[in-house]
Formats: sequence, structure tokens, C-alpha cells
Amino acid sequence: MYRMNGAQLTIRLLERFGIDIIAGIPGGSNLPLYDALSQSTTIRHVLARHEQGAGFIAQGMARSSGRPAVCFATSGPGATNVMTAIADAKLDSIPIICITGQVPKSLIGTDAFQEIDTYGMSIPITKHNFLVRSSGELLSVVPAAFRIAAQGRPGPVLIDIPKDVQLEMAEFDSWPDLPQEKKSRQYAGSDLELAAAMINGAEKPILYLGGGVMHGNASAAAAGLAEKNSLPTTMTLLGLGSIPADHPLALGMLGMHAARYTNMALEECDLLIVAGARFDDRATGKMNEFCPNARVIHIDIDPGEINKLRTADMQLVGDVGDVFREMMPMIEQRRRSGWLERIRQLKREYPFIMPGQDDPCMPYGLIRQIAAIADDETIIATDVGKHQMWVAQAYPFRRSRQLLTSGGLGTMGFGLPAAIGAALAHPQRTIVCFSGDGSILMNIQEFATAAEHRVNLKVFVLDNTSLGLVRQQQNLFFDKHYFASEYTNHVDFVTIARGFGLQAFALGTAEDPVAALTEAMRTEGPCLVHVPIGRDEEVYPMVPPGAANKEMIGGENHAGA
Ligand SMILES: Cc1ncc(C[n+]2csc(CCOP(=O)(O)OP(=O)(O)O)c2C)c(N)n1
Ligand SMILES: [Mg+2]
Repeated sequence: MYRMNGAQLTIRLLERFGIDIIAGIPGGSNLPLYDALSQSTTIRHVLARHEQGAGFIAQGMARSSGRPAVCFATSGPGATNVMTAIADAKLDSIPIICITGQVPKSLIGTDAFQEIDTYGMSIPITKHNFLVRSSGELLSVVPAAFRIAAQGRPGPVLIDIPKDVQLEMAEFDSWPDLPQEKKSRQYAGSDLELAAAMINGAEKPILYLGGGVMHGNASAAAAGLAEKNSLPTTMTLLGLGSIPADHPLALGMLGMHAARYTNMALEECDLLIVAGARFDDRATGKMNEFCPNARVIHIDIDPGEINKLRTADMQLVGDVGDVFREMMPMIEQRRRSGWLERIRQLKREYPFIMPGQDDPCMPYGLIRQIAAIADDETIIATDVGKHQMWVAQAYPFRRSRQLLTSGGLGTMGFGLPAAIGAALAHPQRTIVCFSGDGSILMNIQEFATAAEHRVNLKVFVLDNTSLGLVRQQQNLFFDKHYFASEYTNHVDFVTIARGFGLQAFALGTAEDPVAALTEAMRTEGPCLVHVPIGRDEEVYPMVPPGAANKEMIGGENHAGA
């Protein structure tokens, strides 16, 4: 017979389920949980400086490891502060478990101090949520949270625990087990045969890989299938790295900021094999003009995605890796020399141009230079803006989980705390964060957390004194009417970083920029590198919002095809 209070029970369950780091901030409503956490010998607490930071630290751990990660927040403002990170996890299918304190049950509904309807607020932005009513319930709620967060299409789960439930004693005879993963599978062998026949019979097929390939650990299976049948392969922002950027079949990212040749190849394809992707509008452009000639095979673990935006001619609902492996023997060995030659021709005619790629003080040059210094184990996090798109275009990602970026919600402020989470989960690796002068300010307080834990993190702030991606839209679509997108007060990021206890480098005044970058990358612990960038450096090519992908502007080959 075991006897302990709800808070102790929660911490013991988290320990048993392998959690070794929790990011969070205490407050009145979760103090029993913190008291129990102080007694843990296996869980390390990371005191964030803002609950949104704690949520993104958990995301960084989950995104880089593939395992559920946990964050804590108190009731009221603690809970509301963490909501953005939860919503972000929902849109990118990231398994985090957020445990919030709540006012005692007897005060719920009375507008008590720091009472907010956390359960109600989190319904649309979680995969599932719980309001726990007795300490004994935790024996089933906590295992269920782990199962739901990780199983099938992953996602965030919230557990709201009133303070009296944290203090209530529970008695029980045995510990619950960590639930085994049950794979859902809604296709028959004959479906696989039909899909394989469509692939074998296609003349101009393209494989389209999304974040689900990463979640399903299916990148090796995807590459195997692509190689056997010679399938040119494109990836979404979250799918980057599923096959290496330098793979001969790799077409890079598709959509709004894709290379022209990628979107042109999609125009011509006659079969789209979509795996773990959801036809996001940033990828497809105007939906009814996307891949106009293609039939579609849609492979996804979430049946809700099938036929949501594009009708599938063939659907395979199940684990992406299982589908690829089971289909492999039915796939013919093909060389497709005509189609691959056409792709090479498109690459020659519509090449991807990277202005300044040899200058380490220019966006593309900086990113290529960091890639040259880093190894494939390095984890790259980004914030949201032009710098994010430059990284997606130019960084040669070679494996899944190498890039941590906020795709679906596009949350400025994601980069720094997510990078800290990745660094905590992978202390032996180097973590790089590319941020912008706008985004870094949104969670800059987490530099204190980074310094406190001496994480191996190098933050590059690409400072164009503007909300660059917004300004670019004003340049292109609002007659250069720049409003509310340019900063007049210039922040001294180097001084600020030093104030937080980080080392800092100013690339703008470095005599030898490559040497400065190399030194920064070799610096122990966290550091910041300030990189001045011209306001007018734009991200090209670009599909205007709402336009078809073939209507890209900018980024032409001025030298002539
Ligand atoms: C939280 C949040 N607020 C607003 C936006 C809208 N937005 C998208 S990109 C961007 C500019 C980002 O500026 P910065 O971080 O400096 O990156 P840059 O584009 O200049 O590289 C803004 C305001 C957003 N994505 N997230
Ligand atoms: Mg900027």
C-alpha cells in the first residue's frame, strides 16, 4: 500500500515515466507540486523567466528528442502565459504535457484570486485536457496524458490540478504502467497494392514529406522508397531533413519561399505521394491550382487530414513508416531517366539564387558559413521571420529533428527557449539559434535561464532593424508604405547579452568575420552574435499570399538561364 498526496503522486509518476527535466515557474496554486518536486532525486527543475519560455523549453526538448516533455505553470496568469506555447505545439503536433495549478475546488467559479478557466481556455488548443477532481484520479490521468500526447498524431495535453487535490492524500496498491503505443492502421494489403501500382505506373511522380515523417521516425524508409523508384522528393518546412538536402533526389522545401524549380516541378507532376503532411496553405499556395495534373496518394496517421483540403485518390491512414516499409516490396525498381532529366532541366532553368552566399555578413552567407563550421549533430532552432525562411532555404539539413521551427502557428519568440530546451535535452551537442531583432525581444528574458544552466547555445541575431517579413509584404503589396515595421530605437544586443551573463560578439565590427564566427561557435556555454543586416535584404522567391505557387515573384536568374 502506497500513501502520498496528489502532488507527490504526480511527481513520482513523472519520474517513473522517464521525465528528468521540468521547466516551469511556481506560484500559489502549484506550490504543493513544487514542494514535491524539491524532493525528487531524478528530476531537475529549470526555472524559466516566463511561462511561455517554459512551454517552449518543453517544446525544444520534445522536438529534439521525439519524447513527451513537461512544463509547469501556476493558475491564472501562469496558465494564460503558457497558452501560446501550447497552441504552437498543437499546430505542429508536438507532444508536451503542461501541468497547471488551479485554485482549490471549493473556489472554482467564484473569481477567486488567480482563478481562470484554464480547462475551458485550453480546449481548442490542446489534443486533450483534464481537470483533476481527486488525487486518486491522477493514477489514470497522468498515464493517459502520456499516451495521448505521444500516440498517433502527437500533440499537447494539459492537466489542471486544483491545489486541494495536490494536497489530498491518495492510497493505492500498485503503480500504473506507461501505456504501450498502439498503432492505428486503417488500410488493407490491397490498398497498399493499389497505391504501389499508382506509383509504379506514374510518369512524373513526386514524394511530398511533412512533419509526420519526423514524428513517425520514417525518414530512412522514405529515402529507401524514393531511391528504389527514383522519386524526386520535396519537403515542408517541418519535413526538412527527412531526406538530406544534398540527396540527388531532394527538391528542397515547397511553397511560398521554395526554389522556383521545386514549385515548377510540382506543376508538372502527375502523382503526388503525400506523407505526414496536411496541405498547409504556405505549402500549397492557391489550393485549386496546386499540382493541377496530379492524382494524390495521402498517407497520414490522422484520418481527419484526409480529404480536408485536397481530395485524395488513394488514402492510407496509418503510421507513415509502416506504410513505406510494407509497400517497399511492391515498388518497382525504376530509373525514370526522362523525368529526372526534366527535373535537372528545371533546376538549370529556374535555379535557386542566393545573393551574398559567399559573404558571411550577408544572410545566406552567414547561414552557409555556420553550416560549414557545424556538424550534422548540431541542432538548429529559428525564430519567425525572414531569417527563418533564409535558414529553411539555405541550411543544408541532413537529418530529421535537426531543425526546430514554429511552422503552423509561426510564433515569434519560439527560437531562444526552444533552443534552450534542445540544449538541456542534448547537453553533448551544439545548439544554434537564428533569430531576428524582433523575435528575440519576445522571449529575451530566457537568456537568464540559458546563462544559469550554461547551455551550449549560440544565438545569431540577424538585425535588420525591422519586422522584416512584415516590411517585405508592405514593400511588395502595400506600395512600400512602411508602417509599424521599422524600429527607430536600436537595441544594443551585445551589451544586453553581456548583462545577462552571456559572451557576445559583434560581427559588424569584426576584422575577420569567419574567424569571429568560428570563435563564437567554439565558445563554451551560451553566447550571442550580433549580425547587422540591411533592411532591404528580402526573401526571394515568394508566392504572393493567396496566389498560385507558379506565380512566384523575385529570385530570377538574372544571368539568364
Ligand atoms: C507573436 C507574433 N506576433 C506577430 C507575428 C507577425 N510577424 C511575422 S514575421 C514578423 C517579423 C519578425 O521580425 P524579426 O524577428 O526581426 O525577423 P525578420 O523578418 O526581420 O528576419 C512579424 C511581426 C508573429 N509571427 N508572431
Ligand atoms: Mg528583423
